[in-house]
Amino acid sequence: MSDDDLRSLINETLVRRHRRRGLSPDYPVLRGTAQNPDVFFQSREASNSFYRACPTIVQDVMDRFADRLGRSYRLFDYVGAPDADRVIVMMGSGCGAVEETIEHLHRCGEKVGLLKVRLFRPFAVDAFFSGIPKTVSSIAVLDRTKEPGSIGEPLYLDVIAAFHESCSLAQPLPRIIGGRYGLSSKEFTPAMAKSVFDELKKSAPKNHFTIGIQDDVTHTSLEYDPEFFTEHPDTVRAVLYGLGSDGTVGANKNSIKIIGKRPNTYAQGYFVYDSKKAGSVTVSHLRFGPRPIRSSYLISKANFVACHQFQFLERMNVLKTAEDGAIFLLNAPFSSAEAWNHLPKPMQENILRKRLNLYVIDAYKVARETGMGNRINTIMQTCFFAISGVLPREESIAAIKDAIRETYGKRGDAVVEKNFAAVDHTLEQLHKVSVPEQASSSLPILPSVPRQAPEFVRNVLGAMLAGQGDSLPVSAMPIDGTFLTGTSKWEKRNIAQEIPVWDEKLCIQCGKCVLVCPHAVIRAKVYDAARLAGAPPTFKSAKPQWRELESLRYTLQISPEDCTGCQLCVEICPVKSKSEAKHKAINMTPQEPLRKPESLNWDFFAALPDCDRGRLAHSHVKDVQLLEPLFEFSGARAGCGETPYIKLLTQLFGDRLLIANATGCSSIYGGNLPTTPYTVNQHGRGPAWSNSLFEDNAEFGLGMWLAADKRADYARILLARQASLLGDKFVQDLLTADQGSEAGIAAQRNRVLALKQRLASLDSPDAQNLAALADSLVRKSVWLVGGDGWAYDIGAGGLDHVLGSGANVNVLVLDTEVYSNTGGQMSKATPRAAVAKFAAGGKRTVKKDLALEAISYGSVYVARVAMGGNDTQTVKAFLEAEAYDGPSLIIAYSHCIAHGYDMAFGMQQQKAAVLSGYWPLMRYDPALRLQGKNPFQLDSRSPTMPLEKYAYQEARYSTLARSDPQTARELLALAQADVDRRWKVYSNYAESIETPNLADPEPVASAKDTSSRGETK
Ligand SMILES: Cc1ncc(C[n+]2csc(CCOP(=O)(O)OP(=O)(O)O)c2C)c(N)n1
Ligand code: SF4
Ligand code: SF4
Repeated sequence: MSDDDLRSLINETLVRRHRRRGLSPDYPVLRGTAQNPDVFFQSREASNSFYRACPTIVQDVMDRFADRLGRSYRLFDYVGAPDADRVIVMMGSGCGAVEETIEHLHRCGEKVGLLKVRLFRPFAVDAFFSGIPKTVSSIAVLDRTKEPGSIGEPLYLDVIAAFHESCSLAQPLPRIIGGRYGLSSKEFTPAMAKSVFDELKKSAPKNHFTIGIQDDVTHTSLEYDPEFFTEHPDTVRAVLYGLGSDGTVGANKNSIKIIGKRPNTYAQGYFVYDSKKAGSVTVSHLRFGPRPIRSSYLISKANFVACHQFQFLERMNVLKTAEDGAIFLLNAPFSSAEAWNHLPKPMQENILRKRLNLYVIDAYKVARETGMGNRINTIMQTCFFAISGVLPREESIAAIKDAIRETYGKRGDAVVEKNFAAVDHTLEQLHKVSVPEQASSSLPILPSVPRQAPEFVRNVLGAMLAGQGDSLPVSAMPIDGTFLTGTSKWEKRNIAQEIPVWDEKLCIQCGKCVLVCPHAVIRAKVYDAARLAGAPPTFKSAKPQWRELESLRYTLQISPEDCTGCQLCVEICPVKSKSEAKHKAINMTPQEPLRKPESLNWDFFAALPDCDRGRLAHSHVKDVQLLEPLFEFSGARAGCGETPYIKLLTQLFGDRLLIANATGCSSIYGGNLPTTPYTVNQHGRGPAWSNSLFEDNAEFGLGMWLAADKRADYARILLARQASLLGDKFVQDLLTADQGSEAGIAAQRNRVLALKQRLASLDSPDAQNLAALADSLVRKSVWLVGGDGWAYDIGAGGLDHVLGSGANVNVLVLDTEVYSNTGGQMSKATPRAAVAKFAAGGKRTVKKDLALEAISYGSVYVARVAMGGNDTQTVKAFLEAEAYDGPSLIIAYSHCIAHGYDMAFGMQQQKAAVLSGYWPLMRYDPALRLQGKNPFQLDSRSPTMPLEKYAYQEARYSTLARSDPQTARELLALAQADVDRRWKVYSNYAESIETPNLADPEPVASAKDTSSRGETK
């Protein structure tokens, strides 16, 4: 459709009138009056005529659209038998599946139809009736929504009302039932549509039904036959399995473009992902054919299946959808002659039973040999075209090369040639396997989680991991959305091609690698040497480099199947071999041969006890490596810059941590099913976590803190009331305990344990209430966590409110300087001169200084940290923020894939950000002011690097320098001026005796001022 087509549908006079009604001081009016009971009602009714006129106007535009473009729509479009006895009424994409079902049922002689709703509201009753055949005796209204507590869903209620209002009493009403389908994009297939039509045949069909799930609790669901199939045999149906980051989806979208461009060829693609950022499985469902494709659902019978990652075969049945005689393309790290012997037995049997045509390529080898590194997408795409027969082979190869030229042309001839070589080499290396007559393998398909996992993990999360979540019944779901933590350890994603290997002789045990690992994959422990008895043969240990722990042993261990291969740990390691070039104290090494021995080592290591927390100096990075992380193996992107901070948070305070998490990357890697990374220590304690909206997380966290605080207050009241029964001194100790240190908290836990024992023998209501609340007497640590999009933009008002409230909450802003979770949109944290979505020509305005905003209160602890810039300062800031009895804000520089460079160097870039003065490290501690000291401490030195040197390491800056050098230069000069100015302001604060705002001399007192807490309207 062209712009002219669109313009022809728009009445310019009306547009001009609309503009004329806009607010202007040249013809001033007033809108948005506060109306009282006398006239509000009448005002609401005054606009009725517009709603009445709307359907006719919409139909008129639809008619003009049809005249011009030949595609005709009505407010309600009916398809099916003119004399149908059964009709489905629904709207949206599910109509495709119903239409296909109707065509099939017609061929079987059934009289069924579908009324597609094009304009839901205003609901045009006359148009609705003109669409419905008079012959209809029963109607099913399908809604893709659930409104708990209502009599029925919205479309169903409107249809009922339409019949009720329009049919005379003499005329019998058809039977009308309503049902729900497809919530959250759940599959809706012809098999389900057929089941609904079948239900309509019954004398007493089920009303308020569900279709597509098994509701074994309230029994709303209809049964359906999953084998029911309506697709045309000449459609190419391809299902392709890839890894989130391997380019499979991008290549498939490109294939659709290539094929869809041909005359009389139709193409369709559905892409199924989980929302992990790294290691997620993607399944592409592609259809191609000579007639329009209406199949608005995933492929259940494929004539082409491709698996781009060999490791999937271990746990997944990728041939589930393959139909007899289908083509199966496999990327295997073996020759075509060897590959067969490495397949699991059930897969070999499947291939033989279904007489599949098996093709094998070692795509990673081709990629390496042609200089493509790990990029296999073009190679696998070439294979698809070469063997699927969807286009003539020569034509498709030429089209791929055209696409390569178009995509990579800007990057120079060398890149294009490399890709061309990959295509040509692929054709030489792709082989059909002559399959033996019998299965020879003894390899099983492994369960998705180990058998020793808890029952819920095996039966529910395991099914989800195996891609069978759709078949879980309603009874398998927690009724209130509460899930176990500590489940990510059961999911071994096994995605790293290379993993780090420790050289215990070189290592100085600094703990930096442990600190930066985004996935808590690399860990350190010190333990009694006697524990080494029974260690696996390749388990390594060394003498600890702590004077007070010298009698013990030290091990740095990696979990090979959880590592993402990001290399952050290797890049941060400060130790280089003097004798061996490039050899460090940890080094990336191919994973496959290490997988089994290192897994054994990991299991042995995991069973070793953790060091007594009380023996460790929590402010030393070296000691922090020995604190158990309670956030592990998240689905964050390889090399993520946010997760090291969250992991640190759990190492320091995890066993008493409450997290309110804003929606963003941290809510996805933090709380995304099937498995979640927050976990528990040996006592079963660990972070309690809940996700809130993107816009209100600060308020949500404040509520969490208020609840925890109130519980503790009430427990103290109950304690005081029962002091004589429980012992005055004991109660006094509980009430006045100093919980400012790890030892103090441990002592309070012991007192609480003793309290529970004493309460067990008392059965008064006060005693029972106190027993239920006793744990709240141990200090909790409430953290509000989220990204810059939340803290600087959408949740900024709420955050300001919470910081100004004086509440003892801690805020951690993971500042990636864009909305990372949704693909990198600009926020107010985006720096000047950087390119982001919505700032394609470089951001023109300066980054907001959230630290200075918060400092203006004088009573908020504020820190800017960058782990790669100064890890000790980061740890110190976390400890001080938590210890401060009032609101705290930590703004943490978080490198991100959106910045456009290899994440392995994320920590180095953080350092450059600090050295250039772009990210000055500082802490503002109101507690110091009470001691008469300057609360503002500048923790980094004067800049030693020009901004340009830091910025142009990152594509977000350098792309602009390429595409628009003049603007880039101008913006960079302004950005450098921003840095200089900020440095001056910060230096002034750091040097002045008093800070500019002394409005609140008693920051701690405000945190205790409960009377003001009520004023939260
Ligand atoms: C009100 C609202 N608008 C938009 C979204 C969609 N959304 C989810 S996360 C997100 C971006 C989060 O960005 P940020 O806070 O910077 O966190 P990051 O992903 O960078 O960690 C957006 C726009 C939403 N959930 N709610
Ligand atoms: S490579 Fe990455 S995920 Fe693996 S141990 Fe190192 S830092 Fe952790
Ligand atoms: S960073 Fe290097 S030296 Fe430090 S603990 Fe890790 S391996 Fe050892």
